[in-house]
Amino acid sequence: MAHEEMSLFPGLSRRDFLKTCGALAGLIGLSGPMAVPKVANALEQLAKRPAIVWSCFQECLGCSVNLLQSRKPGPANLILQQISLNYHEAVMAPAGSQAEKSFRDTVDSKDFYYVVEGAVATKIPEAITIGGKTSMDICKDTYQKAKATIAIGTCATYGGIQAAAPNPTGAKGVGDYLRNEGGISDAVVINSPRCPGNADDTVAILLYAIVNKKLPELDSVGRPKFLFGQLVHDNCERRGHFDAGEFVEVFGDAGSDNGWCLYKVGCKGPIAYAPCPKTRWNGNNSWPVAAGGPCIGCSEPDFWDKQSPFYEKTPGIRLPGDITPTQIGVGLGALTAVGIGAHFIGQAATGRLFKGAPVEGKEDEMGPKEGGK
Ligand code: FSX
Ligand code: SF4
Ligand code: F3S
Repeated sequence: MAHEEMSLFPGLSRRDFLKTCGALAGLIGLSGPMAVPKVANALEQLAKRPAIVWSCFQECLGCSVNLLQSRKPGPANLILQQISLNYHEAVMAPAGSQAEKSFRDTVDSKDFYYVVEGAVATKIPEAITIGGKTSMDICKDTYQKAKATIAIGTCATYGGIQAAAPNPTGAKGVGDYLRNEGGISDAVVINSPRCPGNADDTVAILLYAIVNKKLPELDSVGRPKFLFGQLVHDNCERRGHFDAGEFVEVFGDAGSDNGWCLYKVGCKGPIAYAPCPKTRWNGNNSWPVAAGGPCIGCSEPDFWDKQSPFYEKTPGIRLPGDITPTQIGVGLGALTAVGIGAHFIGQAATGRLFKGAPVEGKEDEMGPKEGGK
């Protein structure tokens, strides 16, 4: 069995296979001596490659491009060996009726995962029509037959840029559409936002389900907690500069050259929950802040309306230097001075320590609840 399943990674020695498993374990948050054997066992015991049906609705195709740039385990292995991408409107060999047949056969088997990229068009349904069916009909029918549905990218999760006011097509995220217009009030969709969606996240979610034989726990807006449980700010490599009060004041100044914190030129890292500093982009090469641009909070619902103007300071964030003398004894200044953990400081910076209102409460206001079951 083990030899047979090694064909999941053709050309890999046992040593390289285990190394790949180590990287995959890190991706899903497993650590310790049993992490690698656990991933290796799960992959070796796969009876067959998980089948994927991938829909493309209102989007820019960036999520698919990111899939093709995936480095863990690599696009060719990912698409051809590790998963069976039975239907993808942009990346598949068959076309026309053959593609339709592949779609129908897989959906009818009810043995597949459904990945959606792009928003559902609810006000002008014909804005997205594939094979004579609207995105609403395709989404609802396919969701009902899938083992699990993953919305990848901020378009599929929360509507994306095309949902910006006045949202002429009625663009909606998959979960929002299914629970409201779709009439499936308890629909559960795993949201994997960011604009574009990150292929490592999608691989991680699928792998999590395969290894743990259950779906990941979700936060109040449907994101897996194991991936989206921390603020960008908590893991940012410029965090020391934030804590030291060293800020870029305008793009191109000396602070920019020194790699200082981008908060004053609009960085939304203190309010955005995403793993960007850790999983990064394009083969783990970079991410917005490392490239010198502020985070615009693209992992958050309605970021296009609620977090613009993007290059202005986010209101309500307390800086170390802003603390008044009476707050120092209990607040951020004192905590920073004794070097308390980054997450706790993150809470202080976002106002949660001071206002007693968790950021999750803000998320509740932002959009519909996900993960209702
Ligand atoms: Fe949306 Fe994907 Fe933004 Fe694009 O395709 S999440 S527009 S960068 O990448 O759907
Ligand atoms: Fe990094 Fe932005 Fe936080 Fe500054 S504000 S530490 S640049 S995430
Ligand atoms: Fe988006 Fe901010 Fe990450 S802009 S990609 S959530 S760093």
